[in-house]
Amino acid sequence: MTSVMMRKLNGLLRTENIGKVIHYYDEADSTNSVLAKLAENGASEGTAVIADTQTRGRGRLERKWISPPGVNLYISILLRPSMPPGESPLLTLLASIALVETLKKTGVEKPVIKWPNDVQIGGRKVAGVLTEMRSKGESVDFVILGIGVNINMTRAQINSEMREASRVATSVKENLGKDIERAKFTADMLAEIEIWYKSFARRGKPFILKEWTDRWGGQNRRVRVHTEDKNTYEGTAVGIDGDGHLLVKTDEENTVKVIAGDVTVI
Ligand code: BT5
Repeated sequence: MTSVMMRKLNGLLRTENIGKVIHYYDEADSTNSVLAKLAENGASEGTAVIADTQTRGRGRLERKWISPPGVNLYISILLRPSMPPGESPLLTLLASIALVETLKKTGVEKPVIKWPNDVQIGGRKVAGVLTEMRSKGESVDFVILGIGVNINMTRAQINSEMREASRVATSVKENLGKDIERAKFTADMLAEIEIWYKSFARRGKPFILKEWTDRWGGQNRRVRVHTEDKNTYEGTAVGIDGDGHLLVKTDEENTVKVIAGDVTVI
């Protein structure tokens, strides 16, 4: 996103709250880290940080998010929901739903969610969500929704930038065969986030869980679970529980709750 695009984005934005204040950087270490500092200093809900490139873009579990300049979207959005800290994973689900809807609106035919935080096209990752939460006593102080979307990266660029991840990554451009206006995509995505955030406040957790499941690509699929302590096991993905944890039925017919880790459909 360049400063010209930021002006375009300001013109396109129709949200009440989400993205009403946007801090733009040509380069940041990580938009999540920049926004965390603003949040600690009292920034209001809906404040966002966008960078054209990140030098230390982060995934989950200390992984790296590849963030070349000029092509993609790297954005963090500040939320201050009144909810218990344990429910904050629901906001990752909400962001994934909003991403699927934005991709559909952009013309992508079958974007699906991969538990817990990826959005894929044709089995390849086009976007990832990194939700970070700070609590204050029994309640949430703030949540940062960090979203990275590969918008205009070409296949050649994906191959050269991503090495081993390149086989499982894609971009909107690779899928649609044309350049996508980043400002428009961002405006549409912020609008979707606002819509789903309001629906969540009004209709609650069961609504989000159902809408997420409808867009999830793993229901009843055979999966391999890679746990955080580097074990693996297989089973059938049956759904998510009320806290957003994945439920996998193993071959011994036990239902296991996956709290962190990675799950691949096999
Ligand atoms: C994620 O982590 O998918 C969360 C990514 C969140 C990135 C945004 S960008 C704005 C904000 N600021 C930040 O610093 N972060 C957020 P995870 O599920 O752990 O996936 C990380 C893995 O995806 C890596 O280990 C690679 O295998 C792969 N990967 C890295 N960069 C990628 C990219 N650009 N596109 C697709 N896959 C990528």
